Amino acid sequence: MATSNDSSQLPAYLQDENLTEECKELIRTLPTSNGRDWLWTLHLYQGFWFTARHLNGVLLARRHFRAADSDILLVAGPKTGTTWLKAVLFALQKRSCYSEPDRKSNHPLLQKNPHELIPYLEFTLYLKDQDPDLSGLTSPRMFATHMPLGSLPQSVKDSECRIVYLCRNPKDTLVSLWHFLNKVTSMEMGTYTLEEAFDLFCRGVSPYGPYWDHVLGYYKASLEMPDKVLFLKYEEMKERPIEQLKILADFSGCPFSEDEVADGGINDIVRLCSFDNLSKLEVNMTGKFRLAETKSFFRKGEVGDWVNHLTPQMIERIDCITGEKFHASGLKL
Ligand code: PAP
Repeated sequence: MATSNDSSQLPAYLQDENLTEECKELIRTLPTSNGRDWLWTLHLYQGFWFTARHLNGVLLARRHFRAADSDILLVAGPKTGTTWLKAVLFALQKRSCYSEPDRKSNHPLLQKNPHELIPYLEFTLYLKDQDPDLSGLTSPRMFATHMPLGSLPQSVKDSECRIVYLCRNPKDTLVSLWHFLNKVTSMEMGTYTLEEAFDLFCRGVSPYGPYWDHVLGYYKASLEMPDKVLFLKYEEMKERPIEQLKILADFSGCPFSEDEVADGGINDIVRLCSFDNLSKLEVNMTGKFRLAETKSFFRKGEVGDWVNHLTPQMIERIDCITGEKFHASGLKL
């Protein structure tokens, strides 16, 4: 990684006053990645790599978040389409409020970035706070997380809370992650070459990685508990959005009526949440969400952009890992 400033400092977690003592103590016991991979040092916790701040949020959420039976939790690895899924789920759940022509122009998705409408547990709500105010959330409450299955708060597992998992082809996920982190970090930390990012990703050292293990955990859970975990693919959402939205609506307890189908209600939601529509809205072109400019959550939104970035050798290596990791499960991405 090419850095623009010297990194000979104390470990970041020791400088970060926002981390709890529990998190600092835990990190001291964990394997740590070399240098500042992916900008931040990563720590291996229960088989997955986390930044210190994200781990702090995960620990707080695990300790304090109480899932309700009616909650819906969106889960996805970084850069696999969470922003899109948040928009879609929000639009599905709230559609009765905004179906009348005079209300359509007031739709929250036209005024707010999807990340503001469905909060992340560990980045937003429990990043530093043990007791975030959840009183403004109406039922069903909707939350998002990048946490691997094994890290989820126990109450998510014990309750009837439903989980919607979105995955994406590993090559597109890696390319998206590389672009995103370079955008977020280039000013202060320098940039990563694709080769560096690729090698880390393939070795499983990426935020919330190994990516393949993240996907497999939820895939298996969706087979074992189909009423609890819905497993969606980015590529299928792109290819057959209406079918996938119906599946999501059924699973999340708000199925489409025959009238809605006939009136084109599903098409309206597909259009509203499309990349073309969301990426051109003023609210998604300006401002920031956490460290990132809001517009950086909307890059290309395409399937197969990896062909423009990866060499034949890279493709062979990553396809081989995907084949080996997914072979026994039969999962194809
Ligand atoms: P996050 O993990 O930081 O929340 P996330 O939303 O999961 O990011 O992923 C961003 C990817 O979803 C981007 O992919 P790309 O880099 O390959 O372009 C982004 O463009 C894509 N994306 C965002 N909104 C949509 C949408 N409405 N439809 C399809 N893809 C989208």
